[in-house]
Amino acid sequence: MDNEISTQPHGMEDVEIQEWLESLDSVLESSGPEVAAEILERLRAHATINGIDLPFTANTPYANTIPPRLEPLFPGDQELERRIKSLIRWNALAMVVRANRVEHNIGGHISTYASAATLYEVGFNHFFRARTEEFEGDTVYFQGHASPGMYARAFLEGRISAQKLENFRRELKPGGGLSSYPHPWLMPDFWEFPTVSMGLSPLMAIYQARFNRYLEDRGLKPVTDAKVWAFLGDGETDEPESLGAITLASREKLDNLVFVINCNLQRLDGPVRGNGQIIQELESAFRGARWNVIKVLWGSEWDPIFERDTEGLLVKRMGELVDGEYQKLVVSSGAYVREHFFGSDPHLLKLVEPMSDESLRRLRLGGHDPRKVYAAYKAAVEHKGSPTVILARTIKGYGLGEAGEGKNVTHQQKKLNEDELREFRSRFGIPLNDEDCIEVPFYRPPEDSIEIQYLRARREALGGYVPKRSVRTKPLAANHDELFKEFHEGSDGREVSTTMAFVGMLRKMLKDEEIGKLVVPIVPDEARTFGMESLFRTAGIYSSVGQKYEPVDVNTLLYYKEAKDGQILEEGITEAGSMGSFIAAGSAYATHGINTIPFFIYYSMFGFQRIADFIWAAADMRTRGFMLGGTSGRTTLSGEGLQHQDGNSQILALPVPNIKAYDPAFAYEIAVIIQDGIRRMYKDGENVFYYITVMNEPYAMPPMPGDVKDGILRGMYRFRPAANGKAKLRAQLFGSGAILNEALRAQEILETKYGVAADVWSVTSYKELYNDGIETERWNRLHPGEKPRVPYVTKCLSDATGVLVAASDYLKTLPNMISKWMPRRLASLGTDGFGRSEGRASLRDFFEVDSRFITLATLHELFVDGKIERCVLDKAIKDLGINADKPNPVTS
Ligand SMILES: Cc1ncc(C[n+]2csc(CCOP(=O)(O)OP(=O)(O)O)c2C)c(N)n1
Ligand SMILES: [Mg+2]
Repeated sequence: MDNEISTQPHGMEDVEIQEWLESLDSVLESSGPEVAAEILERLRAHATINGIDLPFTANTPYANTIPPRLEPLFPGDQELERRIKSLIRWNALAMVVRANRVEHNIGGHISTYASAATLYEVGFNHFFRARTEEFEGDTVYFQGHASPGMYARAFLEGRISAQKLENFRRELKPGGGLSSYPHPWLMPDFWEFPTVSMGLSPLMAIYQARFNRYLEDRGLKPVTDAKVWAFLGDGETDEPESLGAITLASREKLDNLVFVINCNLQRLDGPVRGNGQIIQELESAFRGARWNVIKVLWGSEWDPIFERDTEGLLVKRMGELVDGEYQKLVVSSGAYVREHFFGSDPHLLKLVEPMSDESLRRLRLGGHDPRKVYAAYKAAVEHKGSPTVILARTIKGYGLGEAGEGKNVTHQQKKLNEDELREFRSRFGIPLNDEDCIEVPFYRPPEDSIEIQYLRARREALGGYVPKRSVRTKPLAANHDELFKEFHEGSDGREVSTTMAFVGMLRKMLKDEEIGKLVVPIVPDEARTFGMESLFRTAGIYSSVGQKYEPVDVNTLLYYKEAKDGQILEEGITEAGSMGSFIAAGSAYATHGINTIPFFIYYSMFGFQRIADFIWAAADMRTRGFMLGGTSGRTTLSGEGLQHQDGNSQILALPVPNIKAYDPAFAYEIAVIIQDGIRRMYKDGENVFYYITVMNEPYAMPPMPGDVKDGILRGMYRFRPAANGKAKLRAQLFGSGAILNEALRAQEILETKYGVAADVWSVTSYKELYNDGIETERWNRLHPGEKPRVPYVTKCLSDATGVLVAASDYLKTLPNMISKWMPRRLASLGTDGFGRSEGRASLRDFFEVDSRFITLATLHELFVDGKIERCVLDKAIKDLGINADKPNPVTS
């Protein structure tokens, strides 16, 4: 094992080792730890030079990082804090037990909070500062499964009623309830950060801490010592996102960030590392990433034993055990601990000889000892130059005794029998008699009790209550008609892509008096792909250290300019990290009272498909801003092939309730959507955010054809009516994104070659149309006595004649999902299937979405309606050069 203190080599005398240790002790005493460390460092270098191969280890021994002599005095009333904590433990347990008595299997967790109670209570009583008028406050990410503890505390604080506790996990009860986990969407005055999807909160917390620095460096908020605290489970660290961004935190020297990992050595099914040591594994990962690591393993009761152990045998023994063994010790008797832990060596046995079995059993772990936890937190907030992680050893289900303490089933434990309840009550001194206690009532001491008074006083001293979410921004004026007007006018025949058009808008927004400073462009190493490199120099790339080197391209106009007040967040190749920044920037209106407006532009295939769960969390969190899926469209992005060509994201945006998803074709459409989006989010305070796909196909941008703003925003409008609306053969063509141009070309072919007069519609958002349709249906169902409402799609098409054909660069299901509100049958073309490395024309042929296939689909619909002869169809297939036996893109 890494941390094992190596056994003595043969021939080495005990006395020799003793001499070395003693001389180090005397240096430590006379010259202090820095000199001692310097000597050890020199010794290590000396050994290496002399060919001694020292094994690499990023670990320290299995012992507390802070020795007792460096522990600060505990500033609180420890006994009173223990009583308060016990009350919280009881109410948290009661909440879950009661909920499950009322409704079997409603769920909830007892054992996570039971293990973490001390970690939280030391924070609440001494560290977590609330947001006030004068101070921005600390930011705390609570471990999702520990939520009963947070509710129970808020109950004691008088912030949550007993009725609400009673309705834990039953949010739909009259008067409301409490959501299972932290969900700002459901409890917008309480929770700030959704954390329950494991692995998201560590990454979000890192980018939050980094964004706080960004706001300071750009002068958007004052420099403060506010901290970001993130509480995680040890099992949670297996999620790749949990540790995936830890080097950013150290690179950026985020000493405003503290991770607290509750190392109860267990996850849901069993031990996190039964055959290893999760704490040592995490220590080496974080130390390797240059974090400040503080281990809080043993409680104060162990200190005298360590003191007696002059030979270091105890630490050595502790390093030998695997977590599976530790877990066993936790549930075992004192006699068992004596025999199996200390019994491995007669010297060790001697160390604990004076102690009774009962006191051996009661040896506490560090994470349950407020003094040790306080010392660690204090060291963490005072540490400079790097982020801190606290690895605190605890017992899962602490206090549950036979009901689950330390057992593999404890995560799921939701019910306690009468004996177990009485035992828990007695252990934590809850003033309930045997009879009352089995009813598991909530218990809150009177308002004037010393417990409540103490608790309130502590929170008052720290500025108020936590967690608490409040929106403190003033709405923007958002008068941007002038800013966006230019984009309504078209490109005068110049061929530009919608991405270029968007970048043009971004450039203008960056210069705007009101929002210029608030815009946060975020890009994961793809700025050149989107033609954004011109912004490097004008807006600058944010770097907390400025630019320490002369960029290689300094002599060019668009050199790579990094600056401390740079505005662009160039995140490198991490869509997850970029999303972390997007969330931090898009929720700053609540977290900081600052209306930052993030524009996150990325390769669209690597958005929803890759980081959908972060997007879901952003939605829960009421994040505002714009996500731009660049190089989108399965056939519009040529060459890149199967992994890159996105025909999915507009579909994947459907389930996120508050994201508005648009697939615009023209610059003016984007301008209308963004201008309205800024108004809705930052003036009217709507809790929506935007997904807009932009493409890299250049074409002339037309001017806006009249006042179609409403149609653009609602999802569709007639872009170009047929020249001859009275023609016998009529059709309605629906196009989106770059495929709208194919519909326009089909319109011409149909008119000139087949005498079909087609109107062309731009469908900017199938999602908007779908939502309108289902809402209208729902309203009609619920109000049968009233005049039925008509879906927007139906209204649009009320006087539209002829056959209906839709084409987009996404799956066919998009148009299909609104076809039921259309007056007639719809033929849908789309890009179901794997992409190909090919040029646009070939791709559109392959996926059957080009003007020829739109023409054919229209003629076919007319044929089915009996409006044209079969021979016209046969001839068209030939004339259009369509291979009827081509492979099916869906299956090939
Ligand atoms: C992404 C994700 N996967 C799975 C789960 C289900 N889950 C909830 S709690 C849990 C175990 C948690 O163990 P740990 O992180 O050690 O926390 P503890 O309760 O032990 O403090 C699991 C697997 C989840 N919430 N999120
Ligand atoms: Mg755990």
